[in-house]
Amino acid sequence: MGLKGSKLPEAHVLLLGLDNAGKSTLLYKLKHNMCVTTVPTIGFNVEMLEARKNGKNIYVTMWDVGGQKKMREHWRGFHQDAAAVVFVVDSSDTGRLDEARRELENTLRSEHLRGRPLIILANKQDVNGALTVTELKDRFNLRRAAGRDWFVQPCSASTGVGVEEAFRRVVQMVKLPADPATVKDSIKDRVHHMKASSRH
Ligand code: G3D
Ligand code: MG
Repeated sequence: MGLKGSKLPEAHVLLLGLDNAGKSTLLYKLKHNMCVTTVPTIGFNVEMLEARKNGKNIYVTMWDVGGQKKMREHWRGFHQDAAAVVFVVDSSDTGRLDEARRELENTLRSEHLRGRPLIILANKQDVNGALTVTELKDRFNLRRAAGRDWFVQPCSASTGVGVEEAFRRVVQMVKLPADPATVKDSIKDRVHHMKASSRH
């Protein structure tokens, strides 16, 4: 079940990437373009977006639990339910590219994420000298993403260029649970749970 008792299928999407990559800006942009529901920020950002997939309405919940150390213990749970991974890269920060690549490799090693589609956002394309998609693919050596669908989308979270395309790509690539009831926690339950445990 989704918010307000809705029974639309929900796809949980993990929004990952180094700090300063542009995750929050991206969520903010998506929210103002097409969000239906906002859950107040409680140590992390989450947005629930409505979309159409295979002729049906679905909810895509984008989770940005980022650098919140307190939340790390919850990552396993997040991984289990994730329908896709969106990894945001600051394409203009070539000095941290290796760090971003290592972070991505670590994430993809999670057995819970096996086979989950990966969308890499080559963000900050508006900055002069930002790496192109081709350059980023070379630097990231994406053969390691083998065993899953993956795609690299150029965008600028600040100007909004490429952001809707990125979201459409996510919707296209997410794998919905065969039975929506198999998604254990609705967004509401999950938020309550995290809210409770972040008080400890
Ligand atoms: P994070 O949530 O991944 O940590 P943020 O990253 O969304 O907080 O963004 C970090 C900084 O990068 C912010 O700058 C933000 O405005 C900027 N940024 C995000 N996306 C883009 C983009 O596409 N282009 C440019 N030029 N900047 C971007 P500040 O200065 O506010 O810290
Ligand atoms: Mg942030």
